[in-house]
Amino acid sequence: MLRVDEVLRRDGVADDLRSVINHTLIGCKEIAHKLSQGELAGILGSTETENVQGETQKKLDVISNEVLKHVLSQDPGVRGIASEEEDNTVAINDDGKYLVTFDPLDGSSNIDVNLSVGTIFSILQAQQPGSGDDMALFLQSGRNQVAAGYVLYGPSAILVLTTGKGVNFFTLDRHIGEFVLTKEQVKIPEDTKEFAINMSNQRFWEKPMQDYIAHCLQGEEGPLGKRYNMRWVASMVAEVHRILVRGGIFMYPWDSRDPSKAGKLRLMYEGNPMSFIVEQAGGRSTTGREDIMDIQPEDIHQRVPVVLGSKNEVETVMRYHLQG
Ligand code: P6P
Repeated sequence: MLRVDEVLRRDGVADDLRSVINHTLIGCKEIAHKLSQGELAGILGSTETENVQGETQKKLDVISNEVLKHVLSQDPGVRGIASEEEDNTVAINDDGKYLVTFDPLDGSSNIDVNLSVGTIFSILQAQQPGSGDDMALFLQSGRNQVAAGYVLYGPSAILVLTTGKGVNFFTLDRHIGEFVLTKEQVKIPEDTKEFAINMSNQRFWEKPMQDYIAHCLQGEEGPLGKRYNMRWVASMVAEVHRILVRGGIFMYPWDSRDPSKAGKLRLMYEGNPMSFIVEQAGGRSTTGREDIMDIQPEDIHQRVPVVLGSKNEVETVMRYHLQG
């Protein structure tokens, strides 16, 4: 079984980028271990603090963020980092080439009920000199990503990784402490009968989204002509992984609960990395109107509506939005 670094070398990934990926994965392995301890480690539950998003931080949100900051600060190739749990970007090494954005523990509301959570990361190259605490360095479209991945902490810990040459799955072999290759060149089925959305927000969606979901629920007799199934894990990493394995469509659209927000999910460390992975696997990832990776970011924590997954189903949803 090939280890992840052997696959990266085989695929011609530059030494300094391999180093950043390997450092990131050292952090993810430590997070996987802490999660596996559950109550035994006394680190479940919430802190008394909120992050810049206004969300109460779980203890493991803070711990995971510190773990990743620490391991990435050991790599001279890292210029700076941006995290869901950090108000501002953090300078690491002014001579570094790479910028790393991450959601250290996505889906953390699932931790206390022992459901799947994940780490999402995206790697960009700094395009000009400057310190990593200058947010402007990071404000590049998703098309500039040189690598993206996630680790899903489920019954097994699975790394899904792309460096622009397709998508590979790796499973953590805890006996040797390495992610080993378990599936190569993963492709998302172009069609699906399975949608994922938080239905409790239905009354807050725009009409095109309400119309699409209503037609899904009409099954074979409706205009979409097929019987759909529904899933909602409340953990984007788990939803995306299911879609990579068997197809599907995941949606977190804009809703009117807080009209000032473009959506719930964040562009730089959720939307863009997941879009890179999904497109590299033959899927599509849009706002419902435009490809997410075409967006020019204006803030490191900006939010984005997300409609991603099986290419033909995503394009059906786009048609609903383009027709208005
Ligand atoms: P809701 C987790 O908090 C997250 O950011 C995504 O991982 C997940 O898809 C979504 O929010 C769940 O949101 O509104 O269902 O709790």
